[in-house]
Amino acid sequence: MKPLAAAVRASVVFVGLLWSAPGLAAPTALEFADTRAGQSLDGDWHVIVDPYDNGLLDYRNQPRRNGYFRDAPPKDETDLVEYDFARSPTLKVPGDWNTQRPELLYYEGTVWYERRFDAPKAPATGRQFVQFGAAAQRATVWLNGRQLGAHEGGFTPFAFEVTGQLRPRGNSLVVMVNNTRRVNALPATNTDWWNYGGLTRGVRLVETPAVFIRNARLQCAKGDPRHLTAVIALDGARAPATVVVQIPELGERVSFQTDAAGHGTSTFEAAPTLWSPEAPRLYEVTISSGEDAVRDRIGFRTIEALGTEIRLNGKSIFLRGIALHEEALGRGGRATSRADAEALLGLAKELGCNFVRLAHYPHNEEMTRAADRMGLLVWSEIPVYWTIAWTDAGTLADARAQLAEEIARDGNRASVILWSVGNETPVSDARTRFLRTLVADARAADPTRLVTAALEHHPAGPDAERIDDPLGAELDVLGLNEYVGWYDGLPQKCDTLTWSAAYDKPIVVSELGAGAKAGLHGGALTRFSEEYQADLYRRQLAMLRKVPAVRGMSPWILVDFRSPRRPLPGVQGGWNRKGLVSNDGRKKQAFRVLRDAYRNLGNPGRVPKPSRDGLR
Ligand code: GCB
Repeated sequence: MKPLAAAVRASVVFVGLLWSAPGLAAPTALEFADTRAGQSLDGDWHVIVDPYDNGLLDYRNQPRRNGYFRDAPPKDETDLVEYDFARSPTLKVPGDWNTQRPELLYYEGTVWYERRFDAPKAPATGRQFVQFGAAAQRATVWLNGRQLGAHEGGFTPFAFEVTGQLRPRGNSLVVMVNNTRRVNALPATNTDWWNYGGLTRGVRLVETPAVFIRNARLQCAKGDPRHLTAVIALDGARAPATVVVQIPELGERVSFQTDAAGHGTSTFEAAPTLWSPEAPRLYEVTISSGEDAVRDRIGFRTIEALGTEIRLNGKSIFLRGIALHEEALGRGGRATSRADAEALLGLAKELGCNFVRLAHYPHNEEMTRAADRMGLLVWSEIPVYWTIAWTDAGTLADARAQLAEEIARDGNRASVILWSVGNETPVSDARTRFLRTLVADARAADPTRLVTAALEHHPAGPDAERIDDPLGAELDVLGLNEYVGWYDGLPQKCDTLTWSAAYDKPIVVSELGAGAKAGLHGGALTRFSEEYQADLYRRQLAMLRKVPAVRGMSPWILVDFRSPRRPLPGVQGGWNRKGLVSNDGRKKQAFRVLRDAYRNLGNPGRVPKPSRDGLR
């Protein structure tokens, strides 16, 4: 299979000279990169901050022959070289640049990253790749002065093949990373989060055999917990090959043939203990073919939408959720490690959640892996946010590629149940066409999960709101962002408002909330006080209990997060304060309101009741 991501990537027209690279291979992505032989290239990288793209362009704005990507000392006195990575400062990889150096907090532009490494000889028939966990927002990569290719989109993995191009000693890997906001990028110019730039996730040199397992998906067949389906794609195959899937704890050993292009599918009987938030059982799985073998820890479960119900393993559930950004608790900046993920998701568990919305872009893989282990269902999304260039073919290709890369990466995560294709996108024909394409892609790439989007709502009379977005017809689950009581009236408005939907489908309230500064106290109508936020949560819970189709919620948001849209001095100071927890870890009153409601859940199919003593 030519993975969808690569196929779509090949058609992405990167805007502007910097990213156009005729004749270069489209980036690809490898699953299982972390478990393969190779070496980590994480650590200190030399950097040059280059707001004018001087390392690439000369004074006529033409590409320089002699740019920073050459990473070579002057040949002789006639060769003027005005940079030197070896004497330049360093930044840690993985990590955003904004929170590593105060002068880069607001920086938007190019930073050149450089790292030297030795490459022990790979087996004669083997192949080698450089894999990036993510580069925010776009990257062009050179190895030993030769351009490997470029990648657009700041949150998904990509790789370039470097077989035959490595030297035993002193390889130079140079990456031009750029986070300039653009109208036709995803996200576009206007968001409500920090524009973190850099090599925000790990980098790895990966070795594979000549024919290797590029994708291997193993999960319950749709709605059928007694059968598992394995979908395999080999890379480099020229003839049918045998694939063996083993799950030792289940005594399973299944073998089947791929076609000549390396594609193979097999459905077989199995009786796994099903994964659930209460018992997040994971199995060791080994998949091998020829010289290649990969390992994963996989949970098995089914997920379906039936009428207005969401059914996990055949049983109706209520998603007790919370939304979060990928920002490290306490430290700020991008969350990068397993410990960062466990700290954030640990708070969600403490809140009584069985569900998290990972907003507004694919979070790093530690998050979904931690969710698998900790028993949290996941809503995963791509940064199709607010208003983007709906009619731009390059933007659509970029969105399709980011979605495909996200699905390829997390296809084996039992925790992930929902792919979301957009957030609060104002209705128009062009927008609905764009999103329909993404819905169709998500279904084709992964028929086993549910597809959603965070929709807006519209007035339907006095005291009545309705979900009637035409995109709703295409979705399995209607996400609903509503800010009744914050942007939309005062909290009392919840007491009388009624809701309806044009579709007989489950509703997940993907956002609701109010700003509150931890430690700021006042009356229930004092904006930004903890009391206002807590009162709003109580009234929202009471309102949503009256809407039978509401089958889940992920209020906005677990932790305060950095946002340049939030300048209010003394209260926001560059932070969105809708967190239930402050960025330095203090729990606000509303945390307890929601926790008590989630813990007191009587009927698992309904919105929980706000408890009277939620202020404890
Ligand atoms: C929204 C957005 C979210 C914002 C939030 C807010 O509707 O989806 O990204 O941060 O509102 O706080 O206004």
